[in-house]
Amino acid sequence: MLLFSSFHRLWVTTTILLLFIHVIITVEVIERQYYIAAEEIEWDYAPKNHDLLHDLPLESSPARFYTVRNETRIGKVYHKAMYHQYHDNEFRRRVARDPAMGFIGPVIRGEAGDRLYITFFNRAKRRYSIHPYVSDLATTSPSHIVEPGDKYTYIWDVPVTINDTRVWCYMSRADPVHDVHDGLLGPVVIYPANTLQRPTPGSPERPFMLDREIFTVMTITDENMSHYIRQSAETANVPLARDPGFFESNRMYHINGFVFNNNPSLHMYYGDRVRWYILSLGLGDDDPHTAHWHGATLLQHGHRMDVVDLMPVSFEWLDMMPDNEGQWLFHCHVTQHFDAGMSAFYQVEKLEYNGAEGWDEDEG
Ligand SMILES: *[C@@H]1O[C@H](CO)[C@@H](O)[C@H](O)[C@H]1NC(C)=O
Ligand SMILES: *[C@@H]1O[C@H](CO)[C@@H](O)[C@H](O)[C@H]1NC(C)=O
Ligand SMILES: *[C@@H]1O[C@H](CO)[C@@H](O)[C@H](O)[C@H]1NC(C)=O
Ligand SMILES: [Cu+2]
Repeated sequence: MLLFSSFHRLWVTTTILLLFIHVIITVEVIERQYYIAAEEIEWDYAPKNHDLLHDLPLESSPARFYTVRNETRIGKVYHKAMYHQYHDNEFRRRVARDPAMGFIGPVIRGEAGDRLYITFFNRAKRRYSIHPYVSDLATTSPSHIVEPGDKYTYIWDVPVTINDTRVWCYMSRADPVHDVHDGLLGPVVIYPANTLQRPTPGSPERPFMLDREIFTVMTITDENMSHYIRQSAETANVPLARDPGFFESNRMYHINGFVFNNNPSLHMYYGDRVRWYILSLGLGDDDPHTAHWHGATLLQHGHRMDVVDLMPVSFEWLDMMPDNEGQWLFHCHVTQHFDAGMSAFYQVEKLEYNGAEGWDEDEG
């Protein structure tokens, strides 16, 4: 009797222990931590000082209207705010960023089942926040607004059921619409579980099945709707005018913050597995865009395309395997937007191996 009872007790204890271990294993949540600050910047929409679409100086090209400063026009440099990523909670060491992303914030990546901690440090002089827009993420206090100089950690939970790639934008929503015109937006991408890897220890995480990811935001930023318009006008020594020409000259038809092909190279290699994320916010009524690639076709949900319609608030991705060497146009096909500078270059480089790389067996 005594024997049975102690055996029974052991059995119950073991079962409970096993159940407990099982629960720990199955509910284990992967945590990813991001440190992101909002900072005020001066942004130049045409840093190459040249209309590279028409190969003309800005002053004598159609870009003049949007990019050249004079007594009544602000030109191409505006005060803005943008998100910067840091290595840790001290917010001293910035994470290296791809210059081709322009003023678009860092890519926030996660996997199905993750818990993302987004520590936000508001270094700007206005109240701002970080909020994932139309997403499947469960967030705690999504509308929490951070005062200038304060920090706050948002928690975003990714559903375990996500089994494909999903992309959205995050943005500041302390003063929705205006905050985005200020420049506070960035992409968030969720992958199926076990997709992200570090190719070498300490390098940024990336999805194992891709060679390259390209992020482009195609949108109209109305600098007249930015909180910094007064400051931008003061710096340019231009009066805040009330005429339609002034308003239009402050509407920037850009891709990642660059107009008239002033973007740093969107670079890829021939035969790479490239995933291209195309995002559009479109906060105005003139904001449906048609993304169009020259020199390549892409696969979107199994369909081969070279044009994608982006209705306002569209977040899409396509897969591309570049098979045309050279420099190609990526632009909005809406004529008025293209004419206003919504155009960029991407480069496809072909690597030629000649045996001198030291990989051949006989070279030892
Ligand atoms: C400033 O530039 C605009 C647009 O290019 C032009 O219409 C306007 O006449 C210019 N103003 C002056 C004072 O040169
Ligand atoms: C992904 O999940 C959906 C429903 O949640 C399901 O219908 C689909 O078959 C799944 N796809 C894969 C590849 O597992
Ligand atoms: C531009 O901004 C000013 C000041 O914020 C506002 O009064 C005006 O209505 C805006 N104009 C347009 C066309 O948005
Ligand atoms: Cu467009």
